[in-house]
Amino acid sequence: MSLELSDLGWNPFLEGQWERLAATGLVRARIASDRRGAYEVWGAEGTGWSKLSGRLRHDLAARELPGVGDWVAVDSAPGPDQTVVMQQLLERRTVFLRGAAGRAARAQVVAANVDAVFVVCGLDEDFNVRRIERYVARVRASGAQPVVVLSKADLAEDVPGRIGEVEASAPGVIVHAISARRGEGLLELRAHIAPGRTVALVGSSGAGKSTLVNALLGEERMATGEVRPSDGRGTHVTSHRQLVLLPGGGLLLDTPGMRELQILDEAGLDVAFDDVAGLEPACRFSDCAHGDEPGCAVRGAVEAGELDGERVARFLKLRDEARASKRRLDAQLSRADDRAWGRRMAEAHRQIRKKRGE
Ligand SMILES: Nc1nc2c(ncn2[C@@H]2O[C@H](COP(=O)(O)OP(=O)(O)OP(=O)(O)O)[C@@H](O)[C@H]2O)c(=O)[nH]1
Ligand SMILES: [Mg+2]
Ligand SMILES: [Zn+2]
Repeated sequence: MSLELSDLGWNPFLEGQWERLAATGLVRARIASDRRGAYEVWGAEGTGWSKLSGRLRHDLAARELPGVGDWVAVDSAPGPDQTVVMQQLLERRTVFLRGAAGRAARAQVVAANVDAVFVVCGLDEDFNVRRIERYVARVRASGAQPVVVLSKADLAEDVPGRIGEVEASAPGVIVHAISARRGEGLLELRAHIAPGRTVALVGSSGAGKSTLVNALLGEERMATGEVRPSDGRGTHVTSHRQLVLLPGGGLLLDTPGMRELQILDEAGLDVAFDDVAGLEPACRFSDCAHGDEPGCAVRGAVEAGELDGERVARFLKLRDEARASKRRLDAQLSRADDRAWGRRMAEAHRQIRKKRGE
């Protein structure tokens, strides 16, 4: 395989970072899949396997590990005969993170350096507007463009009604209804894909992500699986994140289904971004927004070159999102309380009227 780096998504943002690395003799490559620490990497001259250098692992201790879509500098050109070693992780332009499963609070990279994310949701029992809304919020926070793809339109009764529901819950978002089975709506999706552009697919298991990748590829390369008829849930067929190159150019990133997208809560964010959050107590004002307040330790670290400004911005954006979603949840709970209270009052009045013999 011989490819232009631009076909793999290399862009001026990355070129800007490469200027200081070009003289090191390192080789540029993009992570195409991640299997528990063994990374498949694609370079201009070929593809092969790669692993993290001990030093890079150490340097990334407080951050997310590299993920699919990331650009890295490896010690020699990837090829079939050797495992190359990642020495540097290039800064990402966009990153879709997911709260790590279990208790470990390190966030996981679902997709790095993607231009758009297809939020795939089936028009069967899988359909859930609130879930789509959460995904869209997360994609927006990642810096990529969200595109809602309502799949299995062949199974739906009221497609325009469903599209309307999604548009109302996520104003301004692009929504497409498609049927991979009938080959309907694929052309509209192709408009979001172009040489050098990367589009990730996210959504719950069984939503039809891999089926859609195959339809756009024009061949059955990805494994797909049946859903349980009782509730439309998939059986977690796709097991790892995988980049694929489309014949006409453009890259798709297929991901395993996530039933519930764990929104990183504030505490989780503080751990995942402890290099930023750890500085906050040193700000002069306890409610410092790290804007133009005097005595801001976070901005100080950015100005001193110790902290990446983009990373700070991402942290603040995600924290706003976590706070907003907590406020929404609190409001929902208090409305539910109000309703319960209203029911109790109505019952009390009924009892009083009964006693009075009304
Ligand atoms: N009727 C209908 N079924 C579809 C369509 N697209 C996908 N399916 C079916 O949905 C099931 C699940 O599809 P997959 O592509 O494996 O779903 P996935 O999102 O990749 O699931 P995971 O890999 O588990 O995350 C399969 O049985 C597909 O045939 C469609 O357009 N119409
Ligand atoms: Mg799949
Ligand atoms: Zn501050």
